[in-house]
Amino acid sequence: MLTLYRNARLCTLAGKQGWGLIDDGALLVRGQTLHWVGPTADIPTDAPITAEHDLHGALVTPGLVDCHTHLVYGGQRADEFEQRLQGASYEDIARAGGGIRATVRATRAASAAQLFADAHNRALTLLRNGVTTVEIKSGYGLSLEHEARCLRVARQLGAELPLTVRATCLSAHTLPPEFEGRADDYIDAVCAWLPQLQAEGLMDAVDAFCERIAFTPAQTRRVFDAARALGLPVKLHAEQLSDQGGAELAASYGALSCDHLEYLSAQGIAAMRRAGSVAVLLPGAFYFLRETRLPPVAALREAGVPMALATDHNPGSSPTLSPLLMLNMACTLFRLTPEEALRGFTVNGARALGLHDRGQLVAQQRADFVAWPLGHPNTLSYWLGQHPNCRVFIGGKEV
Ligand code: DI6
Ligand code: FE
Repeated sequence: MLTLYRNARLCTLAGKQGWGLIDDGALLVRGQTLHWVGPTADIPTDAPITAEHDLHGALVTPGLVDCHTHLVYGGQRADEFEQRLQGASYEDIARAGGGIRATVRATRAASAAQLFADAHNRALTLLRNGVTTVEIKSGYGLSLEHEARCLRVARQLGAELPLTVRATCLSAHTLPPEFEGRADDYIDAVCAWLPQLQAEGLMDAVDAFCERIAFTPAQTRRVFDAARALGLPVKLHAEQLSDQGGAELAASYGALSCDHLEYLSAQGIAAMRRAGSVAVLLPGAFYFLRETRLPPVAALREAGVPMALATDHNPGSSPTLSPLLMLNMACTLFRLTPEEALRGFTVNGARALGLHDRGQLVAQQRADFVAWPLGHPNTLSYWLGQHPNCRVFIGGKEV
């Protein structure tokens, strides 16, 4: 039982570099998997094809993987955006009780149904923009009850929507007000929640925010020890606003990824390379916070550290749901090539989630792909924030 998709311009991203273009290409899908990918002229003649679809010359790429989002939250923070435009810094606002804490208040006050409805809309928007796998972090609940509620919303989205959802526990995002002055006690609490969240099957990975306005390397280490005891992989919000040595710390735990990385040092890069950690670059947050310090892209490239890209969707530092805008910003702001940007939002995004079954159009990978009304894959990072009008296929089915 094979389904043939023909008349496509394939951008397979096969191998380690190059677009992997096949001008007159076809895909054979068996169940949820790509069975064969190649030029139309080479379609195996003995294949038992039971259905056939014409893609009318569309450009077909692997489905997009948004490997870093904070999709579940209440409220929004447009007022803080205005304050920052008038000169207040992101850190000033956080220290005054705004920032992440403002969203924690709004998230705790929202009903579970409202949290789900809002996150569902956001996930659907990502899907319509070509995303077939999304990671969703907690981190706006900051109590066992509210963190569990947000992670359950992520699990429910995965159950109700066709896209793959990976849930990450980011309880160590910032200090909640009830623990003011007692950061170590809060970290004790987080370490005690993890086994309970794990018992309910609510997490695929554990993340933390290692920063002056969040948690120290020593506190991050304790969260990672608790994750490791449960066999969970770790990731880290590292070196976003200052160099805390977070990337080296995360790499010493074999982190799947280190994310943001504007202040990443040469030692951090070397440690990530040795550990095989992915560098997740987040141009939306860089842009929205009007950062000037660039992540060390040339050095990461030189070291061969895989670079991924994501929306970092959240209400404080990256209120965007446009993966294509992120591709553009990665090129204009961070100087990635259009090909590096697309690899960042596909195969390297998948690696940042520990997923090796997607991100390239090659046989045996998942049949997650997107048909774009475009001629060449470099146009994906060219049109600036335009709605892509794409057709999305997940597990071999159009959604
Ligand atoms: N860094 C970020 O950019 C987001 N979280 C983090 O640790 C921002 C979260 C927020 O401002 O609400
Ligand atoms: Fe983030």
